[in-house]
Amino acid sequence: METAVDKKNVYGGSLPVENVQALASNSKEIPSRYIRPELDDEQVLADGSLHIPVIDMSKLQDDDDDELAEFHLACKDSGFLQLINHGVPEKVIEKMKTDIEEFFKLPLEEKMACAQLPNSIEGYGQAFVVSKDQKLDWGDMLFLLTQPANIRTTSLWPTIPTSLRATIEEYSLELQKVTIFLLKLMAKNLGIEPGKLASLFEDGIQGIRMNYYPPCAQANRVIGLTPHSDSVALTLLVQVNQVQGLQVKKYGKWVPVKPIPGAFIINIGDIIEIMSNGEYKSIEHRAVVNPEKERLSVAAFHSPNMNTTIGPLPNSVEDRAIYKNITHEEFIKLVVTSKLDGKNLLSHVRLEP
Ligand SMILES: O=C(O)CCC(=O)C(=O)O
Repeated sequence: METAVDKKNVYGGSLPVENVQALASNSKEIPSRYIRPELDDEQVLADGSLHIPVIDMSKLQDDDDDELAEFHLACKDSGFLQLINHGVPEKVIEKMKTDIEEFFKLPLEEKMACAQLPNSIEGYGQAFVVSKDQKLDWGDMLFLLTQPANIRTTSLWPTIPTSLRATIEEYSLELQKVTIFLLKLMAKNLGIEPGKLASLFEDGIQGIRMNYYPPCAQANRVIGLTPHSDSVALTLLVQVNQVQGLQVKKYGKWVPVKPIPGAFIINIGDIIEIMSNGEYKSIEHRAVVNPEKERLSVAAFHSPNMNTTIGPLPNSVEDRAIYKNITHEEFIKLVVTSKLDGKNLLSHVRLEP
């Protein structure tokens, strides 16, 4: 019988493109494929003007009803939140940050030991490049499938720094625990049987993307990561250094996110939007580039197990389903063969009104 392990490389991958870190350090001229004329027309709100809800996980653990209600509102109205007191040891997060900084500092030849393989989304490279004339992002990434352990491609896991493999393992397990805890509460808030939702994620898929955005002298003409909503269920993000760059779309304008030290930035992904039949919404976001400093972030993406049908869960549908059912496999194929394009992926699974 074919397993998820056999299949993961047949879903498709990204076309190989130049390494941006090397491009940024070698050339003065920015190739036209990176220039984004549309940026001239986009409005960015002043820093700090958006309130991203802050949720205290220790209160949720203490069954604080007010915090549970705040959590529901944050998922429903904002789609983004910052999670404090989450219980993941600071040293686990800090080690992840320092190890990944060290990895991206390695000479290109050494990083290329983890280079993406054809027809795969895993490894060091870029993702979502599906055509030769598509505009490109000003950033490189290392993407690894981390859970369940049997889907890992360990040959692509860096061996330098020597601690990075163990660091990723520990980080991955800690974040999976937080995710399952939050999903149980989401289910409660949505009136879905808590055990039902969490069980879909017990042996769920977790992928970790480590993003590196080199500085760019013409930072306002390029984009680090194209506007997109996350195609997964739930994302837990940390910014690695002090350089800000995450922006979320609110009322048609881009709003910079100022990370709270030690917090996770959490966002609802497309799968939760579908499973909650639109009650919780994935939010479009992007990463911009700094003119002088490099920026790094680590995003941990969580999806249900491969056997899960992606569709509105019973109890989430009050009047009628607005999303259709699709196998997880079909959904992943759709994701890896589509370019990032705001929330457009959802249009493929939305039912006609
Ligand atoms: O770099 C960031 O802050 C955002 C990263 C992100 O949105 C992603 O990896 O999907």
